[in-house]
Amino acid sequence: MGFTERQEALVSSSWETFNQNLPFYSVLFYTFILDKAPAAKGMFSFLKDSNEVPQDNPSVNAHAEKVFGMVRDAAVQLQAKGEVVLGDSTLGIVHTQKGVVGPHFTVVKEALLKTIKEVVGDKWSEELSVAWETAYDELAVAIIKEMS
Ligand code: HEM
Ligand code: ISQ
Repeated sequence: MGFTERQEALVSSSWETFNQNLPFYSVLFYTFILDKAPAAKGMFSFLKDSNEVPQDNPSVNAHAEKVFGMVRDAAVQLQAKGEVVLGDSTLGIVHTQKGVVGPHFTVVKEALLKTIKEVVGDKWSEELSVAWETAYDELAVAIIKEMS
């Protein structure tokens, strides 16, 4: 069975909740990433000069918004046509140049799922988590393909 309307709706509604409190959740997202991969800090131009994840920083928020928005868009694409096509052909090059490697994608995925768990609170379910995971995995594969 492909990506269902129900899965797409689960991703979209929690993505909206994420966006409603973007400054809070984006800091949480980076914090989860840096807990697992402290060295990743030096990769991000807007993180490398501070000890903590900067609060109320437009770049921090905008980048997190972009990543979550792209996963949500991947869910919409999967439901509509069964595949994810990257809109931005520079993504492979950007990540290669920043020194991103395969295992980083697992770190970001776990941080994304933990963030969503906080976003939805007691509305969390295995089904919701699998929907986000599936959309993220398909998007990651599309980016990794462009990196090689
Ligand atoms: C840059 C998306 C995975 C590290 C970017 C940009 C986008 C993006 C859209 C360009 C941002 C801009 O300047 O407009 C994604 C998505 C991912 C993903 C959708 C997963 C599905 C990763 C992973 C890492 C990573 C796994 C490694 C920890 C970076 C870095 C930059 C970047 C270091 C440059 C940031 C800067 O400007 O300093 N990513 N990314 N990304 N990404 Fe990712
Ligand atoms: C990956 N790529 C670009 C921006 C990001 C922001 C936060 C976490 C991961 C990211």
